[in-house]
Amino acid sequence: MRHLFIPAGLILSALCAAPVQAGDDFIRDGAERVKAADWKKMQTVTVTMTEHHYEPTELRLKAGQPYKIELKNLGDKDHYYTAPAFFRAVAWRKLMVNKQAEIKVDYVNATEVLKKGGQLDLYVIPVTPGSYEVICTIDDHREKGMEGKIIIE
Ligand SMILES: [Cu+2]
Repeated sequence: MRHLFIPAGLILSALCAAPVQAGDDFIRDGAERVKAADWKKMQTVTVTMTEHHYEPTELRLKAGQPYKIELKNLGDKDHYYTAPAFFRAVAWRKLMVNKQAEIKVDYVNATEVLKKGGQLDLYVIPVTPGSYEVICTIDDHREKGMEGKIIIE
């Protein structure tokens, strides 16, 4: 049987040429939304991560309301909070790492919070209403229960 050889560059260009699907895009006017928002009205929502669970499992957020979403890993293992569609449905102000560093971005794909007290704060304004999945992509954590839902209403 002849071996089928596909050059890596071809696969890469095929991926890059893939059409942008609804939901793949990010909030392009995020900076304007962040600037216009009243951050004194920011609400804080805390999600704790342990083996193998997010608490709460479901978040309900209001479109247009500024939030700080605190992700706290109180477990003995590292955990991901991976929600690429949700992360593209919000306007990003910043991410803050353990009150030691801030990162300004248009969007992210995944976040990992390190074990035994790691904390990552997401400063966002939900924009696109919908129901979004969040999972931990490490080993079998999802199968053991690390999945949840984020609803923007
Ligand atoms: Cu995990």
